[in-house]
Amino acid sequence: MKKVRAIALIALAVLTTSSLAAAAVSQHHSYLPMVATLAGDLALLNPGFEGAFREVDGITELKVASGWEPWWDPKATRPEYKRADLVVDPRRVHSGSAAQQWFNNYATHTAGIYQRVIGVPVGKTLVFETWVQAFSSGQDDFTHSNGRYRMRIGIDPYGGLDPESPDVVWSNGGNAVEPYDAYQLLHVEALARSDRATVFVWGQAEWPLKHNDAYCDDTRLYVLDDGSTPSPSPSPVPGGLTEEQVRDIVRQELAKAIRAWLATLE
Ligand SMILES: [Ca+2]
Repeated sequence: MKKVRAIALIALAVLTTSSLAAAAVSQHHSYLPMVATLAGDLALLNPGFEGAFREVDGITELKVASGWEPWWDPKATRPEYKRADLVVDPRRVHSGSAAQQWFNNYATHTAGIYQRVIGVPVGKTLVFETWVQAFSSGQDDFTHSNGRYRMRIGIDPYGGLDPESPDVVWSNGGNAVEPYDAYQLLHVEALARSDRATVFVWGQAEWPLKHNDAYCDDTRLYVLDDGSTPSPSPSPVPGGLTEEQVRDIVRQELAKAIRAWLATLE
């Protein structure tokens, strides 16, 4: 029995350590997302914009998916942010049940979202990919854009939070695309310069038309592994949790069960 108890105590110590690490991650998650490194991949929090959206700073018009932060150019109008719902318009969701949307009416904007990660391997090539879509129109035909809306994605390999910083490396050499009425995949690579990095999604409405809407879904950040195929990022699971978050919950529950069983042996 002593041997069994010793094994149980070791298992509990291992589980508790990983649970504490998981708790440390969740405490910082609202402003400075932290990441787990899985087989060379960097796990963005909530890469698919699933789960509950929160009101940033208590502002109703700023509904942003957990793990992400909004940004906008204060010299132009602040757009509204909200959850693009599969049930409302399936064309605006790339996968799962939701995507992030920002928009305004009869106004222009330069705006988007960002997320900062830590634990980045300095000197390696980072890859950020995101599906983006725009709808820009003076009419209410939601299947056909006739305006002007541009999008791009970027990486700040120093982990800064300013999308206007010259440190940010943008997709297509900075040339934005116009992904009207259907999702398009954007890709950008940057050399990791520090132990943290920030990923940005950027959208710009050029004309103050009735509708200027931007959407993004299914982001991915990984380290290019010297030519080999990168392993997939953790996929979202129902309820908005990543596989890693589910594993943490299982670890905590196991630790709880072992503690309860040890108590019966006292
Ligand atoms: Ca989604």
